[in-house]
Amino acid sequence: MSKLQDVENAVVSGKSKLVAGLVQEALDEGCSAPDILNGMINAMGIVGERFKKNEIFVPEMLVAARAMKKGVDVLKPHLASGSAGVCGKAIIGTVAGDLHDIGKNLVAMMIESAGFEVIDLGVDVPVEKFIETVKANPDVKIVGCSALLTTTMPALKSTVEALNAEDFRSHIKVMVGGAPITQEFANEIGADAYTPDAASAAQKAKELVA
Ligand code: B1M
Repeated sequence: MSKLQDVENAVVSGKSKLVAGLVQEALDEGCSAPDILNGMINAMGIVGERFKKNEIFVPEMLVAARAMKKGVDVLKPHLASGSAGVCGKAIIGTVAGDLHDIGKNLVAMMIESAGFEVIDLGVDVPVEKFIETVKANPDVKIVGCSALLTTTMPALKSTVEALNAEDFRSHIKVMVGGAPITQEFANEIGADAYTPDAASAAQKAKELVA
């Protein structure tokens, strides 16, 4: 079995102690960091499908997420290459009520790699926290909001609407993303950009400040 498949299987079964070593072995064997990352993203898709079919439950999703994080830690130096800060500051967070952070962390990592200094507000971020962080950092250029649940799409909407109502809005660009988010939804709530994945988020962030 290929090393990539081993990594994917270890993430699916939540073997966090094995994943870091397997990722390193895959790198040593010449697998590219983006390929390994895509393998782990696929693995989370499999986990999600199993959860949907009631074959596994929240604890299993949690251990798979932990395992993926261990793998991403090993990949990080191979994915992030830019000099942080040359493009300015970006704030990123997962909206209120939502605890999913793997995708948000990948977006933060790729945006940092694209040359931004990233202020990561974490998960379950209330609207007020986004706003006060922009006010405390007047040089912020991008605010990125992530939402992974259909039930937190309204929180994404209210976050973007609250940002849109602020005086600083003309100086910042608002980016949104996450599995249930679409371009149509982004347009509807008044975001400047939607991107489907972390690599395109980094590319778009650079375009928005160019
Ligand atoms: Co949750 N969960 N979860 N979960 N979970 C999903 C999202 C789900 C699709 C699973 C399923 O049913 N198939 C489902 C949502 C269904 C829906 O809303 N329609 C779901 C559910 C229901 C839940 C709970 C409600 C379960 C429960 O308690 N009964 C609960 C909610 C908790 C809460 O948030 N309040 C819950 C909890 C959890 C865990 C905590 C156990 C864990 C998260 C751990 C963590 O993140 N630290 C978890 C996990 C792991 C998942 C799945 C399996 C994997 C998510 C993930 O990390 N994917 C997920 C199923 C799935 O995604 N197929 C699922 C990998 C990641 C790289 O992808 O996050 O999509 P993603 O990010 C991508 C893009 O979306 C994009 O770029 C990223 C990288 O390419 N992107 C952006 C993301 N943010 C962006 C921002 C941008 C631009 C792009 O600009 C700013």
